[in-house]
Amino acid sequence: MRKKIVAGNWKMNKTAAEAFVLATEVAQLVKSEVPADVQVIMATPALYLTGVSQVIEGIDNLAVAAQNCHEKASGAYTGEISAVQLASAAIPYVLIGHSERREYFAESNEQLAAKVDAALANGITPIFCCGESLALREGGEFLAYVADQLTASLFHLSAEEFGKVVIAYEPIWAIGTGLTASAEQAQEMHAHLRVHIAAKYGATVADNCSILYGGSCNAKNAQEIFAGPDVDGGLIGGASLIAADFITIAKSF
Ligand code: 3PY
Repeated sequence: MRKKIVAGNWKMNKTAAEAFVLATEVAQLVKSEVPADVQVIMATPALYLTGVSQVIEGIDNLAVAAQNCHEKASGAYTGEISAVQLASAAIPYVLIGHSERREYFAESNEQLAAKVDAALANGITPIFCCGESLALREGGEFLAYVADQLTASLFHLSAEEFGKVVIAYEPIWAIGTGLTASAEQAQEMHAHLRVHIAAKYGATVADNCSILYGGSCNAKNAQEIFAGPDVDGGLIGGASLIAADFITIAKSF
């Protein structure tokens, strides 16, 4: 059985004091309201990872994620944080390849493959983000394009390594726009990716892979989107900044 996961991507939001309040509220609500079989994750700004880890300590189904890592272990890369460093601070998850990183920081498929390798080599679960632009969707080539993103950055992994990766499908046209893929559009892509994974790694690996939907997923639409048989949860943007909304989403299976 694959894991149900709801991960909040805080992006570059919240002051230190606000982060503490949000993490505390989420921790309380996860403890009292979220079923134990739903893994909840908060991808906080790097600055808050260790502080938030302390706030949520002891809650089995709540964890933190970094929003990025560098592919090299150490060195003269001012401003960067390596997977080695994240692991040394016991950070269990890392987002890799969010479309904002691909677009604003020019992260290529090859670089993302190296980041995935670095995360796995340090025992960190990569949440690998993929998704198409509006132009690609309208051009009709979106299914192949997103499958190719997986091929390019993940398909060098062994089946055992791939089995540790979580996928997050986030259509770029639905990020921060208020537009959401319909439940049918999300399911169509997730099913396509699962078939693509099965063709490379076999049905068992594909069946066990959690594929999350992201892109303006919120407390109102999560239940309908998560009902898709190949949708295993969500990567949540703005709605993860409000504890009550985030928890409503985590209870939407
Ligand atoms: C969004 O929903 O806006 C996201 O980018 C989540 O990562």
